[in-house]
Amino acid sequence: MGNKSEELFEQALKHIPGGVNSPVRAFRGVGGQPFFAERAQGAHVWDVDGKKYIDYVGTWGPAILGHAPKVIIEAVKNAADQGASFGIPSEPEIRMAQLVKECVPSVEKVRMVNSGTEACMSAIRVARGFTDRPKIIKFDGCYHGHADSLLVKAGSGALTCGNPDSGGVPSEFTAHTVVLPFNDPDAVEQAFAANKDQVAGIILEPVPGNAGVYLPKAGYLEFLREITAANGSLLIFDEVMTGFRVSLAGAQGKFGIKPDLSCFGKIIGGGLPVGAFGGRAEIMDVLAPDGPVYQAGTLSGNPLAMAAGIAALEELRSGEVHALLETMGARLEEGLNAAAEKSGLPLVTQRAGSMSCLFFTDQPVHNLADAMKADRERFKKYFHGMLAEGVYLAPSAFEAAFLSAAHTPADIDLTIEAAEKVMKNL
Ligand code: KE4
Repeated sequence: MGNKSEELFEQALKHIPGGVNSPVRAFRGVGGQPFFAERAQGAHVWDVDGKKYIDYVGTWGPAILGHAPKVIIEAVKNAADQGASFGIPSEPEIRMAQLVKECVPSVEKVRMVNSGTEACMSAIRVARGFTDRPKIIKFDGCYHGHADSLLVKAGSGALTCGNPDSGGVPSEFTAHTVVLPFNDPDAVEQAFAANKDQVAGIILEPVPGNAGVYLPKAGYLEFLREITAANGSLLIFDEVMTGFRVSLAGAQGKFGIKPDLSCFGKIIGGGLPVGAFGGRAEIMDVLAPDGPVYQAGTLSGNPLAMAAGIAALEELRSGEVHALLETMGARLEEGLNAAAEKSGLPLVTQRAGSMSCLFFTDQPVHNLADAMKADRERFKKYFHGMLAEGVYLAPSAFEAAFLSAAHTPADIDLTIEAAEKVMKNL
């Protein structure tokens, strides 16, 4: 790591727990110390020591158009001239809601919040309030933010840092959370039988991206749609990562499933703090001020965040971004597989459009247990080797890589060349 990053990290450790404002950034999953970002533009980030990286983290998903696209920066600057925050209804909030509804037809009403965590936490409260039932089913390795009742066998940073069942959460707070393996219909059927008329809903990442990436087996999402409807439970798609990413209508659009509620974040903020949850109007109408389920937020619908999100969604709606991302994603995947082949390395790559991951294993990965069998020591070496070559990947084997519309074929080719060089020494 460069000298300035080392100095800054030393300072940060004095003032911020672990020196970071979110655990996964601390490089604990790969060893070493994080670099400090100086600036980001397009497909690249520069560290404080002037080193340039091709960025596949994309601030963990929001930067689908690349970093600091002109349309977003201009929109935020113009909005800032009108004021940073009102805490009063404003027209951009209507526009944002309309855009979400136009892109995701299952959403009839939507409420803005400030993070994916808030979106998932609130959606679960709405599901419990609407059904008057206590139990929620989630899947191990899926991450839905850090609300107490969801920090059970959670993925992402919780898994990376070895605390998928977090400290500080009394067992009573997770007593109504049923955790099952993903892609296992029998386990879901048994859970419904064991919790008759108790299950408010199932929440899942329709394409889990917080334990690496794994895909729903054929018919699995349809099965979840049917069994929740048959039991009077709600199907909640956590599309914080997949929303507006794997298609304009997220995973529900890609797989043709209509959930009852959906959670969003990341991309809809255009890089600013935004989350949202929405779905059938009759369900969303349980929310205060009309209904008995309380949920609130000082900065929800913040005008700067709305301006950034509106600019991002309007850009995504207007162009062929998703078709381009599919082409680029396939090119990168093919190149990485070829690189592994040349080095005789066991490699499984898994991808949904522009979100993907690689597992150093020769077995398919359908759930967390499979993901845990992959060679994490080899991933650590790969991560640092690629970093040295100027390619920044997520500093954890339990994350996804994200392509943006700003990545060029040259960036992909440079990445593949770097991978060929690094894989030779793994
Ligand atoms: P936030 O509260 O971090 O905005 O969103 C939580 C969340 C909810 N649902 C899904 C599917 C998510 O992926 C996330 C957050 N993703 C992680 C990265 N995989 C955020 C990065 C971090 O925690 O620093």
